[in-house]
Amino acid sequence: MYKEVKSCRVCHSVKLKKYLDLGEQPLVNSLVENARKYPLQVLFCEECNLSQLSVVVNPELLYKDYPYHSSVSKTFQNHCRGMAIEAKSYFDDGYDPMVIDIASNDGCLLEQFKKEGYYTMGVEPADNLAKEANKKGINTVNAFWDRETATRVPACDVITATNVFAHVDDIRSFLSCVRGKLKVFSKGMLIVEFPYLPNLIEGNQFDTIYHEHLSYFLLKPIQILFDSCGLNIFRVDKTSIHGGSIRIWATPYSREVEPSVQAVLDEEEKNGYYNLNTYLNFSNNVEFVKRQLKEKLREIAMGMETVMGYGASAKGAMLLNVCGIEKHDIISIVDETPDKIGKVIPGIGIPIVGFEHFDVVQPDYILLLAWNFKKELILKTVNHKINRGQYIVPIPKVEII
Ligand code: DWN
Ligand code: ZN
Repeated sequence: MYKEVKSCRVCHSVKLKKYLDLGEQPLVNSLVENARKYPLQVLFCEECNLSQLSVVVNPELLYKDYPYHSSVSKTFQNHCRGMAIEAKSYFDDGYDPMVIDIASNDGCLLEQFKKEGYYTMGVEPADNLAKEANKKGINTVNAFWDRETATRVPACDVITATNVFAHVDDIRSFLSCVRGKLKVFSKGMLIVEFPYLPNLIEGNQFDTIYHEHLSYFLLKPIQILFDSCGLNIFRVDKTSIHGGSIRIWATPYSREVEPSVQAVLDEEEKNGYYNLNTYLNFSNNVEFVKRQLKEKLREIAMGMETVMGYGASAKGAMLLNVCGIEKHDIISIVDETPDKIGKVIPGIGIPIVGFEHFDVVQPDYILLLAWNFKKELILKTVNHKINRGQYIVPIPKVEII
C-alpha cells in the first residue's frame, strides 16, 4: 500500500530531517467516510534541500479513478491558454508544434493548446478522465508516463507536465522518458509547473501537503536533478495559480539561459530556504490555524448560525482533517464536479453537494476550501445572489470577509 522513503529522491542522501508531522491522514481524493489513513510527515534533505514526504502511497491507489477535473475552473483554463501562447512564441511562424501533456486530466490544458493550432496528445492514468478527454476529441492515452507509454507516443516539440511532477516518485525515469521524445530539429522543450515551496511556507498553505504531493520543490533541487538528467533549464516564471506556482522551461538542446533562473536561485538562498530552521518555524504557524478554525466554527455554532463549504478540493479535505473538524461543524460542501457530488469528505463524512444546495440552505457563512480560486468562487455566489452570508477564508490565517 505504501513504502517508506529512506533516501532523497533527487540526490540519494540519507541526511533527511523531519520538520512537519501532520499525523495519520486519509487520501484526499478517497471520498468515503472511513477512508484508510497513512502517515503524513515532511522531511528536508540537508544535501540538496528537497522537501519530501516520508512515505510513497501506491499510485494505482491514488490515480486510477480520479475525481478532480481541472476544467471546472475558468481561472485555470485562462492560465492554460497563456501557457499555450507563450510556448508558441519559441517556434517559427506557420509551424504548428506537437505537444504531449503528461497527466492531462480531462484535457483542460490541451484544449487551449489546440485553439492555438498545436497538434495534441494527452497521457492520463485515470480511466474516468482519459475517457472524458477522448470523448471531447482530445486524443488521450490512458496510462502512467513511463518507458512503455513513451514508446506509444510520437516525438514532439513540447512536453507539458503541470501539477504532476510533485506527484512522481521516480522523477529520473520520468525525465529520461521525456528527454527521448523531444525533437532535435525544433529544439523541443519540457514545461513543468507545480506549486512553489516558498509560497507554501509564506502563505501557510499546509493544507496542500498530502499523500499525492511527494515533493515540495525549490528551484535548487530541480536544477541539480535536471542537470544530472541532461536537461538545461533556460527560463523560470513565477505564476499565481494554485496559491503560487513555478513554471520551469527546459530542453536537452542548447538555448540561451534567461536571467530569471539565477534570480530565483539567489532569492531562495537569500530568504533562507536552504536552511532547516525556516521550515521548523513554519510548523508553529500550522498549529495556529488549526486552533483558529476550530474556534471560529465553534463560535458560529454557539450563535446558532450555519456554515457550508465551497470547493471540495483535495486541500480542503486535508485542512478539515488536520484541523479536527467534525461532521456536525459544517452542513455540507458545494462542489461543481459531477464526480464528487454525492460523495463525502474522506475521514469525516461531510456530504459533497451540488451548487443548488446554497439556495436550499442559504448559509450564514461559506468556508472557502478552494481559497486559491477565492475570486472565482465569490463571484459565482454573488452572481447567483447567494450573498447573504459572509465568507471564511482559512489560509494563511482564518479571516472573515
Ligand atoms: O496537484 C493538485 C492540484 C493542482 O489540483 C492535485 N493533487 C489535486 C488538485 O488539488 P485541489 O483539489 O486542492 O485543487 P483545486 O483546483 O483547488 O480544487 C478546487 C475544487 O473546487 C475542485 O473540486 C473544483 C471546485 N470548484 C468548483 O466547484 N467551482 C472550483 C471552482 C473554481 C468553481 O468555480
Ligand atoms: Zn537531496
